[in-house]
Amino acid sequence: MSKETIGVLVMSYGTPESMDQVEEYYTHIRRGNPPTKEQLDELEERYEAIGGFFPLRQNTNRQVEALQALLNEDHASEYNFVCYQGLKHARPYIEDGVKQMAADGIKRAVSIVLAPHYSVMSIGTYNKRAHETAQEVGIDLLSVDSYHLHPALIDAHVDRVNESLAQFEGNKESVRLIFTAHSLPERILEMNDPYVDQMHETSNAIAKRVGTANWQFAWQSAGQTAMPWLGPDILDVLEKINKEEQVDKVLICPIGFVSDHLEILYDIDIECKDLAQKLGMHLERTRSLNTDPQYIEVLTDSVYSKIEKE
Ligand code: FEC
Repeated sequence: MSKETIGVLVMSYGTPESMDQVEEYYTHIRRGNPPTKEQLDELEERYEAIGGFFPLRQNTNRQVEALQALLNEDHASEYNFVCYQGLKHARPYIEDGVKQMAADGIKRAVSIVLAPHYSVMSIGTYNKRAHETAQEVGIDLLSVDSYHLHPALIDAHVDRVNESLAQFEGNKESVRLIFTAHSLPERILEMNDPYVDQMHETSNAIAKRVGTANWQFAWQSAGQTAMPWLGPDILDVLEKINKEEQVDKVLICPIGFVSDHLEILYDIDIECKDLAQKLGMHLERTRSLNTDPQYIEVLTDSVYSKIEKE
């Protein structure tokens, strides 16, 4: 008997492929409102500062390839898995990925986002677009909502934290471990949204396994809009702990992200490190997950479990 083919819609934020696509990308993030010249220049300068390239594109490609390979290796006797990309703000858009599955004759699919924590404003919007299109084209779609406490995810971060702590002088308790994630507008707090709690749960699980009590959580990369965003912001935290607690050793573990991209390579590696240098702090950050086999195992297991539970 031939095996059933399951489509796997792997959704990620998306990034431009070249500098001349930055305006279209930024306009999409701003829900069709083009950025001002100043806003566009400022974003282009950030991409230039990380080397004038867009690492998220290649990292997403590699993660998706690795996921498809492991799904088929682990479950070869039951299913044939085919992965499709669906990006939030770049091509192929989420809708393109779902339509391509339908064009290829896929009837049953699972979606997963390359971000571990659920918010109605993050994963929720990915899922909404995927489900609306799946319904239009007649695909039976199940979605993984979050995997923020998957044991292999925690293992992968614990390994990275331990490896980075070894770069500091003194014992690990002397280093302030700061977990970070992308901020969101504060109004999610009125929506009973799990995002904040899930961030704290992941942080707590990692810190416990590392065996340190010297840790805290901070938000990063908040948008420059009139509405309030979740705080405290990492830059304010660095100033505060240096001034008020004389902290001079910091390790940032960006648990809200799974690969190298602008928010890691600029917001942490340039912005936070510049500030740390001014403050006389030794600041390191943990390596991104990228195609770490443990992270690919998290994705594989989360997708397969969804089918099994059906
Ligand atoms: O490397 C790259 O090219 C892309 C890096 C990138 C990632 C990313 C992840 C998240 N974002 C989330 C929420 C928001 C909200 C707004 C917003 C705006 C931007 C802008 C850029 C950008 N984001 Fe992003 N985000 C990345 C890049 N993000 C560039 C526009 C300029 C700026 O504000 O800096 C505000 C939108 C609005 O104006 O209404 C909200 C969340 C994540 C993590 C989860 C995920 O990956 O989906 C949440 C990577």
